[in-house]
Amino acid sequence: VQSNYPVDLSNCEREPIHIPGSIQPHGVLIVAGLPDMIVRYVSANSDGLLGMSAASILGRPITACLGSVIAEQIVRRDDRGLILPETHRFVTLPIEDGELCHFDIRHLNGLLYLEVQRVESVEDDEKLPARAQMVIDSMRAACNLEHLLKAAAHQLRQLTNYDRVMVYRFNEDGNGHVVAEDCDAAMDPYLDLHYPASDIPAQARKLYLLQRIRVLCDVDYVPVPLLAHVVPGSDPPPLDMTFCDLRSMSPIHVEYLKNMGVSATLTLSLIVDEQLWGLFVCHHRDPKLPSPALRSSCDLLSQIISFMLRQAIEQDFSNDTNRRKQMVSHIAESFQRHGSIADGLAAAENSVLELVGASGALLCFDGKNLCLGATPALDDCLIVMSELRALSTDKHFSLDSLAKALPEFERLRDVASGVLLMSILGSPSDGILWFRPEVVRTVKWGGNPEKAVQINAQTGRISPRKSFDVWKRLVELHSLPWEPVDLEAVSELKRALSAFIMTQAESLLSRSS
Ligand code: BLA
Repeated sequence: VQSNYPVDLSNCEREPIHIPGSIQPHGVLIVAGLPDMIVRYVSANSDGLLGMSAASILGRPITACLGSVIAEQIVRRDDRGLILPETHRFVTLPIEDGELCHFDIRHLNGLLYLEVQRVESVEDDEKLPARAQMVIDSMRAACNLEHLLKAAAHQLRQLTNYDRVMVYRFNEDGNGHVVAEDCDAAMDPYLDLHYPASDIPAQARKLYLLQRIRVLCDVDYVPVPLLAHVVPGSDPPPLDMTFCDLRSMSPIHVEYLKNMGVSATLTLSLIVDEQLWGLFVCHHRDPKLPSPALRSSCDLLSQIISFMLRQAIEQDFSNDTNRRKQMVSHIAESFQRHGSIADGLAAAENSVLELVGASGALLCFDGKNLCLGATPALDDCLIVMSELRALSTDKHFSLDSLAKALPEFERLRDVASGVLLMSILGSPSDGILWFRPEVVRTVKWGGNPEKAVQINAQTGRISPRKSFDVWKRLVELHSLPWEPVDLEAVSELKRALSAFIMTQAESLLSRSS
């Protein structure tokens, strides 16, 4: 039942990673039909652990292939018929030769999945609850989202002992950004690097919403094929392994890890409001097999952390809103101090730019035109402003790519890839035009071009360099996107402007009366 889907760089979002037709070799997978409990699929390595060849297991009742104690745990029959345990459970029991094994039992879509794995050592497992508690405590003590993620990465590394633990955050387009990291001092940090959405294709992100934890024990593993019970006249369908811990990983992804110098990974999903917000990605330079108990602790933690994240994200949002409100107050005070909008804005230069995260701005007030920060030449600024006004009469108008809307301005991409215009109703010559540079100038690439890995023309090996090219093509001529919070900040500033104009008008009136 090997899917044998030909994968290459052009079609990786179509690779059916949930039906790989093989498993990783550190365990055995047996799948039986329900309610007959006849084994329909088994991995070719059953002999090593269960002492029975795959051929001798296929087509037989699953209970007959396991010791009676184990069989009892998996499924029971009484006078009324079949009794299934909960939909998902795990037990640790000795098998025939006395060796401890971990049994992961799940029934799903009319099938009973059993994954068996040898338990190497239980020594460290006893410390797990206390260590997991430390992860939570350190996150509780964090004062904002950034600190919380940093604390989580650090503590998760203490818990799991991987060489590197990263928090990888997705943006709306599926592109990613390493927002926190804890790693061995001898490793190159990936903190703050950006990667294109294609590095973790859509079907993988969808699967990670369902299965919160993935383990890859050794990039050099030889996949163990899954064999199916063939009944004459019907073809066994490929087995859905979405929820299997032993699922074989995409060969393209394995290649990617090899190019990164990684031998083993553990990955946890961070799900906020039913969306895949990000991942914890743990890397190890040597092969590594986490114990089943560690895996369960991590799975639990990823759910608790996801909850804590939601609160921290809300808090961060309200902190950001407050910070922007303070900047507007600062600008409003500056109007008062200088008795004019143009002078007040110019004197509060930093706040005017930071308010919307811009690198430069054109100010047009009281018949004066003034450039702040990094902008095109004044004449160009004025042409852009009038072209934008011709394009839209909205009170604010923003473009992430000026050159896509008005190709003649491609020449300004260095400083003016993104523009945000605030117009003043009734004063057509007044307004502020903010500029953002092209994103390639402001973010750090995951595929550092200086560290390019040679691409093998035959295998089409993916390298960081390849990622870099994809990303660059995607973001060319774009600035970082203007967010709703940026537009909200502009509205806030406009309210302050109106209030100042009102007080000026009132004082003029009171003087003349
Ligand atoms: C999966 N790619 C992934 C995963 C990560 C990355 C974290 C999830 C693996 C898991 O959950 O176990 C990418 N890893 C990264 C990045 C960093 C990192 C960006 O450490 C940054 C530091 N990948 C490609 C290309 C293709 C591709 C070009 O780069 C397709 C042609 C495919 N990546 C790909 C596939 C998966 C994947 C198919 C799913 C793997 C699986 O679950 O089977």
